[in-house]
Amino acid sequence: MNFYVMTLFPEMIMQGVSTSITGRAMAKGVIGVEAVNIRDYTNERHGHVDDAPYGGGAGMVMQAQPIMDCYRALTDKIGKKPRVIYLTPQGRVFSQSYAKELAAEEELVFLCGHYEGVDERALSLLQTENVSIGDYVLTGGELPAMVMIDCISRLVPGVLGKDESADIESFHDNLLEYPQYTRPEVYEGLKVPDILLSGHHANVEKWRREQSIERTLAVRPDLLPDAVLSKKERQYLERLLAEQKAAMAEKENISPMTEPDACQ
Ligand code: 6GU
Repeated sequence: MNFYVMTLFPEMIMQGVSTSITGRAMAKGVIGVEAVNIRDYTNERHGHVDDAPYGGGAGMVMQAQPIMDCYRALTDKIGKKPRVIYLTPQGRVFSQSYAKELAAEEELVFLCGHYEGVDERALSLLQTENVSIGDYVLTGGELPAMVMIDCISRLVPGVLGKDESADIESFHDNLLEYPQYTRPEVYEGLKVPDILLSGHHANVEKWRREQSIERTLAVRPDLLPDAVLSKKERQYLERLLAEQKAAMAEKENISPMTEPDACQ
């Protein structure tokens, strides 16, 4: 699979993706990453790629011309017109299921914005898919493009090793992962849970599933409606929920009485 990144900071992209697993996949030729500098396509004498927004307001807007010429040079070279992802906090939020969909493509183009954004006409001509990686604001689209390339790459056959691929689903049964331990058995007085040393495979499995359920309830309860649970596991979750409810009710019963002014 080939990724093309249109950016003002191509070296940032190339340094980021050339490390670790994506770097290994590039060396093997399973994925290709090419960052192209939008600035190389400006018609402007001084090399400007941005200008003040029509209608006024703060900041600068990236102009359509260098972006369009950059894209056209790229599509002429590769002889294809791939989908264009524009990285912006105004986009649809990236997810594992979206990554799966994009991993089926042979080529993808990413457009990284900077400044206050990109002239809307470029986005419209390129029919971009606008994508955000979460509800916070970054200085540019380069890190989000790298996040997406990393996430999509590990779904491409041959990128992960055999052991790594066993774990390809990020959320097993829509639950968070259970806690992991490795040697030594005791570290700074903290012991590995006995059950993991017991050698009793079925009990270990049960404990791990329960840990996953507890963690998901504590940190990501929004995942639970779609969790895949056995009947016993569902009962375990019901029990946790009942305990949670009881603890809450207790707190509500006690606190008004302990407030000095509550009875006056
Ligand atoms: Cl895609 N771009 C920027 N600048 N900030 C973001 C983002 C993208 N996703 C989340 N925050």
